[in-house]
Amino acid sequence: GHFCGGTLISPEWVLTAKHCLEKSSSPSSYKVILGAHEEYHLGEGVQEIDVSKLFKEPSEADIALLKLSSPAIITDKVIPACLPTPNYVVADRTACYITGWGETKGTYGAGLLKEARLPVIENKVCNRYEYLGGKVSPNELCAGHLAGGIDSCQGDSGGPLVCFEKDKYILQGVTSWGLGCALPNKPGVYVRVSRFVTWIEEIMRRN
Ligand code: 4AZ
Repeated sequence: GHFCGGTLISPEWVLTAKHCLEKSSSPSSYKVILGAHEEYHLGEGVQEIDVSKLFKEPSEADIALLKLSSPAIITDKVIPACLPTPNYVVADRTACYITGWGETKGTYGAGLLKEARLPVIENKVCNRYEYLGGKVSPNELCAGHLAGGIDSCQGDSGGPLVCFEKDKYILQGVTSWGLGCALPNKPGVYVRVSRFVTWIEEIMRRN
């Protein structure tokens, strides 16, 4: 069954969270589902593809790459996301979007792919004592509503945080962790993809 999200970044590569790969170190334990909307009814145009290799980022970062055993077919429903410029810093209050089949805590839409719009909260603010109190590294970014109520949650991990810049959506975050879900003053934390673009491109080039 579904337990984490991921983002297609090229026909053969999916970016996800490293903590999503704790259950097994064997690629054959995992399968990637592309182009689905309903979690329990994979409709037309869905592609189910085996994983041939796992690549975990070698430092502390909660990010990993999956190499697919065969390339995804690019369609209107299965489209790779754009990577950011290396070390790009998303500005405070930029509107970004998360998606996933994660825990809904009794709100509408369990089993349907949900999307939420969240503002980025710059690290200096997010690390204030009353928010995440210094737990957020420069390799991460925060997004959320300080009032609470809208957030990623368990099962959304590994999935995308995309932000519109100029004329397209760019994958700026990988859903990683939080202190609970949707609590006031506890924004969600995302791996800052721009810090790992050189690692990502190097792995893809060499494999
Ligand atoms: C999780 O357990 C999880 N609100 C992911 C994201 C967040 C909390 C928990 C962020 O996978």
